[in-house]
Amino acid sequence: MAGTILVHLGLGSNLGERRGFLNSACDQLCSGTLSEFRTSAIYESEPLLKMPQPKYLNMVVRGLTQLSPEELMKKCQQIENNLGRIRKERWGSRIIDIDILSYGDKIVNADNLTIPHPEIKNRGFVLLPLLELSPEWKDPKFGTCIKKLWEKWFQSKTSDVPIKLMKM
Ligand code: A4P
Ligand code: MG
Repeated sequence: MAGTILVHLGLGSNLGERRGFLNSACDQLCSGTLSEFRTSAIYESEPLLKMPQPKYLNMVVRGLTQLSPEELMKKCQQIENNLGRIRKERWGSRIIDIDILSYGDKIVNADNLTIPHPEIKNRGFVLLPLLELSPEWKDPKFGTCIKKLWEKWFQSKTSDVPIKLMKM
């Protein structure tokens, strides 16, 4: 039935008015793309692999969509472009990045789209807000629950635990 696919998106920003970019992305997502929209808190963390970049703000959002996975990705990229994202190198600094973390229980392995996002388990800045927002979430591919994934990351963590910032 239309409008009943629950999706989770990971948002990140490490340039400029980081909080403002996250808020604008949320505004655009909840006006037309996602219904029953909810967000985690915002977390701050070091760049992956300690790359020489500014710190990131990250959050996870959830909502129901009527779009297909491909349409949702296009919409996310459109929002990134609306906000003025310029793509330079992969993993480079960015004003906004929107990744599809999960799309219901669907598994997608296309050239330009992988769902669930393959890096969830390796990223504290995704795991922690996802655990906060949807503690019932399970990886649809391996069936592992988010609490287990977080505990596993925490035990062997390769970077500092993301810091939860106050909600605005
Ligand atoms: N793509 C494939 N699967 C997906 C998916 N599930 N969701 C493709 C979204 N996109 C997906 O993305 C590159 C291509 O990935 C897209 O064309 C799409 O077809 P991009 O946004 O253009 O480029 P990118 O963001 O540089 O690559 P990517 O792989 O999204 O980078 P990441 O994995 O997001 O890493 N450190 C901290 N602390 N916090 C961060 O948020 N982010 C990155 C970027 C590095 N370090 C970070 C953080
Ligand atoms: Mg991306």
